[in-house]
Amino acid sequence: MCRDGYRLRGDKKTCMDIDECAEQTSGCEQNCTNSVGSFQCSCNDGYTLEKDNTSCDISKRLDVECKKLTCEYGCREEGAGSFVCFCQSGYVLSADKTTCEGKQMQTWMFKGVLWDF
Ligand SMILES: [Ca+2]
Repeated sequence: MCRDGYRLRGDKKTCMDIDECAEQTSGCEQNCTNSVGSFQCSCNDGYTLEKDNTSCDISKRLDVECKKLTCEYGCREEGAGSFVCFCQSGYVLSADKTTCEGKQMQTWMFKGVLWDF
């Protein structure tokens, strides 16, 4: 038997390091560095590693990036490192990408019933 972080080689006698990063068992949210007998998670610039040592906290980054955007309603991350404004439900983002406007209602007549989309 091998210690945690190691597994038995094909020869059934010696132990080898498990590459948790390559096998994607590390649970790291962003970056993973394999080490002998263990591994270490790390986060992209602007994020901080949380207490669980796997998750990355975006709140600091979100604060900074969202202040730049001056969204009317809210701001969130979309994809890695890009930030966008969003609107409360029933509203859509205007062409300026920061303010919100009422959703255009499209009304359809279908089988004698009015449908709002
Ligand atoms: Ca390892």
